[in-house]
Amino acid sequence: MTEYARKYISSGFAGALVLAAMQLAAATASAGDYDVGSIHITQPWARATPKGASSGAGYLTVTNNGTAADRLNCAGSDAAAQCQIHTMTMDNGVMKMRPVEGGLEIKPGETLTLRPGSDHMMFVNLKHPFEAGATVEATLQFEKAGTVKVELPVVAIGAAAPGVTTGGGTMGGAMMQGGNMMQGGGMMSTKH
Ligand SMILES: [Cu+2]
Repeated sequence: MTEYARKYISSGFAGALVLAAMQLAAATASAGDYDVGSIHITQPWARATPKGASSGAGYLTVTNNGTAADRLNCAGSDAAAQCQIHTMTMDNGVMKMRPVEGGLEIKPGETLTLRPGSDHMMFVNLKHPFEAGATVEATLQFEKAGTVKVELPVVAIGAAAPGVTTGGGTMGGAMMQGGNMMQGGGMMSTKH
């Protein structure tokens, strides 16, 4: 350490700066972060489900810090019979969701945000409704990085989702409640 640096750090001002930086770092590594292999997961959340809904949706942001592509699947959940990763595609001008075959690819260095109206986790055949304030557990399975259990805090229907600026997307609400969705090549109807 140089004489200059030693003097600088010994001053009260620098000490306060260092403390502030440490607090900032602690705040950034929030409870909703997960790491498995080269995969980093932030801000998992699920949307509350209306009464009688048989399916629910979950979201998160996933970053691949590795040098090879990986694939995200959902292995299971404590809240549903099945957990899948869905993607949205246009079919004759209509947005439809379908399970991603073989998992959602995350290229090296890429960050994907699963969010309403886009890729999402789909909880099929719910064991109970998702209630705001509760937490849903899911086991994510990465082809290369392995499995990691994540907790998704449930956010109220219509509430601004954490980190999502487009509050209007209601993939987990209106669209699914509207009727049927394509699933594995066949139609699956959602109960009302
Ligand atoms: Cu879906």
